[in-house]
Amino acid sequence: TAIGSIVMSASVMASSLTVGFSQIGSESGWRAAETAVSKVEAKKRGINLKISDAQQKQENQIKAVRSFIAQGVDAIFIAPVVQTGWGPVLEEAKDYGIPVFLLDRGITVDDDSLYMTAVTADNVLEGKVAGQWLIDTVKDKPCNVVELQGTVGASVAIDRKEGFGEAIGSTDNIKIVRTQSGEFTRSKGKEVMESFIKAENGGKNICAVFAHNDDMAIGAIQAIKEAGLAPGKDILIVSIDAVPDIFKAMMEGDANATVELTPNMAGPAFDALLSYKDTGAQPPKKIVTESKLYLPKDAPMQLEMKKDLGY
Ligand code: GYE
Repeated sequence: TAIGSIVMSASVMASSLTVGFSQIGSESGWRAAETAVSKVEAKKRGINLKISDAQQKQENQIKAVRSFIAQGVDAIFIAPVVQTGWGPVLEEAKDYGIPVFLLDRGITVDDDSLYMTAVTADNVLEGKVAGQWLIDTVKDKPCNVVELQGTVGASVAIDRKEGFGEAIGSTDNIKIVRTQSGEFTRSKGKEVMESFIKAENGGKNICAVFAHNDDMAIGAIQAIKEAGLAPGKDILIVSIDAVPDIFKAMMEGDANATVELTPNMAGPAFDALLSYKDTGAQPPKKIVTESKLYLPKDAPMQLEMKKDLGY
């Protein structure tokens, strides 16, 4: 029938789309989940997804984008490791008429027609939610915070720092006494936490850790234990991502709060791409995912849910 053939041709169209995804690397559990979920979401929609791992280097991402352009892909997804330096390569994609979608991190460019949409959480809000949790928890007790920042120059690190700073800036009992990048990894998070502990009277001057992601928090938890203190009690732990391992740490009493970030950034981007290809509809410039606070009481249920989702 006519309807049958229209439906057919639409699905053939969808299944013939190829998307090149320049992924940052595998620095964290969240990143691994995002890669896995992207594959599942592509498959659901019959999209051929080519993923290139940049191993944390922008130059590798730029090379990947150029290679995707040369292959003539239908769209390019980029999780941009840092926020600056994207103008020239995005101009190239634009010249070839290939739409670019940003996943999970933002960029700063003069001309925002260089990308179609950015699917990200509101990372300033996430920092604020983490900060507000700390304010509500310590009330008016003095609290020295050490901060483990994400990758230097990454939009998410800049935004989470800003949001947290804004929240605690409204108090005069909570202050950041040390801050340094732990590069979003467990091992670097641990190493930096060890140096913070040394510098702050064996950790006794530290009231709380704010880590820009769960993996660095888990590294910090190990460092605190090795220093003979109790994470989650002597030193409070608040972080961002809501990956399974932080819920496991909560169930051990080692972590106190996390702000969830969905690893499904690709799904909404695929949908925006498909409707753009279908009808020419321009998606909104920003597609913002939810940010929710989770506490130890939520951990068992969250662990079950993540298992069901396959990460
Ligand atoms: O929070 C962190 C990761 O860009 C949102 O990058 C992402 C962040 C995520 O490595 O774990």
